[in-house]
Amino acid sequence: MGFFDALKKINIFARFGSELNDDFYDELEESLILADTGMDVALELVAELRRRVKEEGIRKLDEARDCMCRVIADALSAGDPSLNLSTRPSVVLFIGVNGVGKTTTIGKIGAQLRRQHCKVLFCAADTFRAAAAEQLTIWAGRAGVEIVKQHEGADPAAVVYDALSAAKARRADVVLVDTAGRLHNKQNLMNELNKISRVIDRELPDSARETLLVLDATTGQNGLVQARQFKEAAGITGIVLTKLDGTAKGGIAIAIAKELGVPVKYAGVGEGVDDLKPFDAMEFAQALI
Ligand SMILES: Nc1nc2c(ncn2[C@@H]2O[C@H](COP(=O)(O)OP(=O)(O)OP(=O)(O)O)[C@@H](O)[C@H]2O)c(=O)[nH]1
Ligand SMILES: [Mg+2]
Repeated sequence: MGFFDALKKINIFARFGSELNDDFYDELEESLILADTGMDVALELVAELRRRVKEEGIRKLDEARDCMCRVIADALSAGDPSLNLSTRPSVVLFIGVNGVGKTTTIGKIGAQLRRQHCKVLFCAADTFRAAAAEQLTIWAGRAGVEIVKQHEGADPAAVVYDALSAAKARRADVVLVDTAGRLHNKQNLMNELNKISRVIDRELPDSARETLLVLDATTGQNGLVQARQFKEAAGITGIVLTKLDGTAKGGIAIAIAKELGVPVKYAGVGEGVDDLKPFDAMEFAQALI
């Protein structure tokens, strides 16, 4: 079983006869839109396929299929998909609206890094609900890593400050910072992320740093709206696309990479500790098509 087997596939290549005619391209366009790429991206992808088919003299449907995979993989390659963890400590900040899977993703990545013998520290900077720190504590236990937390309602930037001090003192390799997805209002949330950013700038000015926006793939085009808002407020370095199991159609990954120019770095396909993988653009394209 492949990692992206749960993805809803675009099966036009299986359905169509052998001819690469206008009907074929029209139907392909429609399938892409139905797979959540959005209209503009669907048009661009099909135009690029037509261009390459002509340039490469492609006649057969299976060759066109391979070509489409390459077109999609290229559209998804918006930069380095690996995590930059080159300094000790490095900091990875997880942001995104509530319920997208931030805390769960931190648990999964923490467990992976732990297995690679990294010294990992979780930082519970979602102080909005008491349950948030409790949930992260459970994941810390599961992953076998330490956690820095404070009481409910504490200043999230102060928790980050504590975690960074602890990371320096204990010579941790990576600090994974959980943040709130919901506050009293959106401006509050963006201000808070800003404040957290400034604390990291001040305490670890030369450290490797990632800001990962976590998006729920099942929310489709709505994910793009969130991505725009967070990008403006926090300067994203990568996307984690969760819930690619279930009803997600996946095309949203292409729209996000294209519009934001930010690589998808991880894909989540379930609630378990092993249900997360570094994102492989070609594997994803092949699963989709
Ligand atoms: N099916 C599936 N469920 C997931 C995935 N990632 C997270 N979940 C589930 O989504 C729900 C919300 O996940 P959380 O990690 O609590 O989300 P969050 O972003 O931390 O939410 P807030 O703390 O409320 O902002 C949980 O029930 C998770 O188990 C995934 O890749 N696939
Ligand atoms: Mg959470």
